[in-house]
Amino acid sequence: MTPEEILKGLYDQTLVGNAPAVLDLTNAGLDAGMTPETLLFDALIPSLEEVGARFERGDFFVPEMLIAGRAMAGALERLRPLLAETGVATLGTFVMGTVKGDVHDIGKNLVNIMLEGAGFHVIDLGVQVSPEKFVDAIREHKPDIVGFSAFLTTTMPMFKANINALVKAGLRDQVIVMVGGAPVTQEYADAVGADGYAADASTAVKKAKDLMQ
Ligand code: B1M
Repeated sequence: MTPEEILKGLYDQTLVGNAPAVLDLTNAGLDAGMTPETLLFDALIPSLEEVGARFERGDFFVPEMLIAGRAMAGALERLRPLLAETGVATLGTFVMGTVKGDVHDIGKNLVNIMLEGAGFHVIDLGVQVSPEKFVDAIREHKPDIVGFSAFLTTTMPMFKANINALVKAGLRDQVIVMVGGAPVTQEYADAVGADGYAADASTAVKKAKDLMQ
């Protein structure tokens, strides 16, 4: 198979949620010398964007979104050790979670992988993380940065709720707050009083490094 055929296959098979084929094609791409970044940014992520577009148009429903997400997650696990390969010393500690009410985790996991690759020690609290759980984790791990991910317009307000909880716990001055997720914008991040925002995983790494200085 040519690289173009592998990318097209990955795109098409992610779209229909064929997890075994997606994993096979990911392996085929790596065997052919393609980089994990090429597989991610030229096939897997664009395919999930198309899934989202079809969902918005009413051509796809939640089950289709779910199986496409699972297929992508399988490939991401295969790529994780390759993306996270690093010789860099620990830059700092990053506590990360998807906010309460939100179960999306692929984007968060990708940011985590890239942060680990850049040398951050990442503590992932998972999905549906309540403000109390963020507060407890900050007390326990004393991270340099806490990251809130939200993927729904209905869960973005949890950023403010989380920040309010940090203020109430007397922790707001002790930790840098970063926010991100598909519907989030710089304006929204500024409005809720976050210290940083990034639109994608590689910008998130750059932003996190900048905020540490
Ligand atoms: Co959902 N979903 N979903 N979904 N889903 C979206 C997000 C949506 C945009 C689809 C659409 O309508 N086009 C839409 C949200 C609309 C909105 O509110 N604006 C939506 C909806 C509506 C829903 C449900 C409400 C559907 C329903 O039940 N009626 C429901 C909500 C469930 C809930 O959370 N309570 C739901 C459910 C699901 C599934 C469970 C089926 C599945 C999730 C699987 C999983 O994550 N384990 C799913 C999926 C797969 C999607 C889409 C198709 C793909 C998301 C994804 O993984 N993208 C998505 C459509 C889309 O995004 N175009 C959609 C790939 C990923 C690499 O990108 O997530 O943007 P992304 O992450 C990026 C950046 O956001 C950024 O970096 C990441 C990597 O580059 N980033 C950060 C993320 N976190 C960051 C943190 C940072 C910095 C950057 O600092 C802290």
